[in-house]
Amino acid sequence: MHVVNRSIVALSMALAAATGQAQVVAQDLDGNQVAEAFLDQVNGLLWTRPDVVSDRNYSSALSAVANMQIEGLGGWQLPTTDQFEALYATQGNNRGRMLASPFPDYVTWYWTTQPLAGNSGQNLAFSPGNGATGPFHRTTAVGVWAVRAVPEPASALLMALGMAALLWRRWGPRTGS
Ligand SMILES: [Ca+2]
Repeated sequence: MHVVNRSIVALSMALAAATGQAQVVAQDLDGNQVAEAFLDQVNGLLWTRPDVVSDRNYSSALSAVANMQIEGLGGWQLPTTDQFEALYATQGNNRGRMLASPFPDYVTWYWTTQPLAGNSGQNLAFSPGNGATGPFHRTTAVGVWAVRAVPEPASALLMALGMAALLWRRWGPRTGS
């Protein structure tokens, strides 16, 4: 069942890329009519909705995310600062405020896995409202937004599609001459 669902991720990535649709696409992979995963097609990352669990301290956020099943998938993690910045770039912004759609609206700060340099008691959080990062004590309750790589079978299928396109360009019928 999951194999089929993961193929849907790859196909929707390919279709959306081909048709020039939005770069982040809501995904309903388990067929319950609710799209709870969001595919960043530019960076090949699958995101949950913002505030996927309530605000919590860092260690509690880590374990909550690690134990989640969203759209039939595990393997969720707190994002790195790079992953948040990549999403911010994909989404675009309005006067610094990251566009929310197709995500539900977000709040202020979200945990990243990046420790504050020289201070093991604090981690950086990301603010989609202005693209900034700032340190928070790990004991503070901060927003939780999770990410994971696109499932492997989808990546394999995408690579296959890419190879097919390459071969078609090289060996397929030519126009002109
Ligand atoms: Ca669903």
